[in-house]
Amino acid sequence: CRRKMKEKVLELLENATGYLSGQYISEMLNVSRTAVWKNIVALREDGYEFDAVNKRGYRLTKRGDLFSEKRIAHWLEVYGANYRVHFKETVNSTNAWAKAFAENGDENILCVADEQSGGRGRRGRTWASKKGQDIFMSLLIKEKALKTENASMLTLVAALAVATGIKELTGLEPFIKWPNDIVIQGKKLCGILTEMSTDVDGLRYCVCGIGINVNGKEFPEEIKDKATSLYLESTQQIERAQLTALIAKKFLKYMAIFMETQDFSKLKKEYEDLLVNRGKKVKVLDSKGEYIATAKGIDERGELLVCTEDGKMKTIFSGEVSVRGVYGYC
Ligand code: BT5
Repeated sequence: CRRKMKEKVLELLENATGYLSGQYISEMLNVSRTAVWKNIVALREDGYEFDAVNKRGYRLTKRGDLFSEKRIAHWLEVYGANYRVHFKETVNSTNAWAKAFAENGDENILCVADEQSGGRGRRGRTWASKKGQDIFMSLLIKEKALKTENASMLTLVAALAVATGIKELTGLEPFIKWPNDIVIQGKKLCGILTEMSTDVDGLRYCVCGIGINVNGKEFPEEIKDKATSLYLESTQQIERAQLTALIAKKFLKYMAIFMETQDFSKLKKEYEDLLVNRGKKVKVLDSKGEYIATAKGIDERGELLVCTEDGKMKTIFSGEVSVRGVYGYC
């Protein structure tokens, strides 16, 4: 409820050309002047700045980070991306939430939360999901033509969307750590978790979940050495609603290209230019042990190509192995 009123106050001030008086805002929104003032204070906490001048009122001078369904819908419209967005302040996991929509027969769903109480990584790992600073978003994909055996490549499609979206909005240069991380300066900024549901007829739907560290300044002890946020890398506060919408839009773009061939033949070059380990030595851990190899790129199936120390080319399928830098995480 409070978020709704903040949105309305913000909308008036964003659309104003000059100052708006407290009196005018209170009349427009049919609330008391004290309520207007309280919402201005709350917006300041979200990072918005206002010039407040006696007898003239308020003028917005710096954008902040109000994260809400309406703000995301606004940016989706700006970017021309067709999704039905759902937002919650707290949810267990946006992936689980998006699956519930899928089971309900819904399409074009984008689920976003301000906090997750049970954020998930791969293979039972957890995703640190603190309130009020990061993006937790899940895209529901129902593509009738998509074959089950090609669905795991959606993680790579999402990685392209995240890396290029961040670059466009912030000017930072993130890289992809195959298959599901986005990294900056050797630290993890984002993780992607793709899940699918199949039946005897094949693929029913996929959910691509994306967690991005945006405005946070610190991390839990166990990940503080390998995690980073956009704020820590750029010292600028990012409007999460805008970044969420831009990434969702980029996902549609790359998804359309991917669906032309259902492989990475048309996206391989762009992906490889963003691949953090390309040309570098990596440590590959598979079920039989570990070995050192040089990452070469990806093949059309989105598998990682490495050259072992005795000169043999190997293809690595994402399900079974973990790839690390020789001297650290990347
Ligand atoms: C991932 O798993 O990286 C996939 C993470 C997907 C999270 C999104 S949020 C929206 C959607 N809803 C969900 O419930 N999940 C998705 P994995 O490759 O297994 O990496 C997990 C590991 O990353 C953990 O074991 C930690 O070491 C580390 N980690 C956890 N939280 C982190 C964070 N916030 N930033 C950086 N690293 C983190």
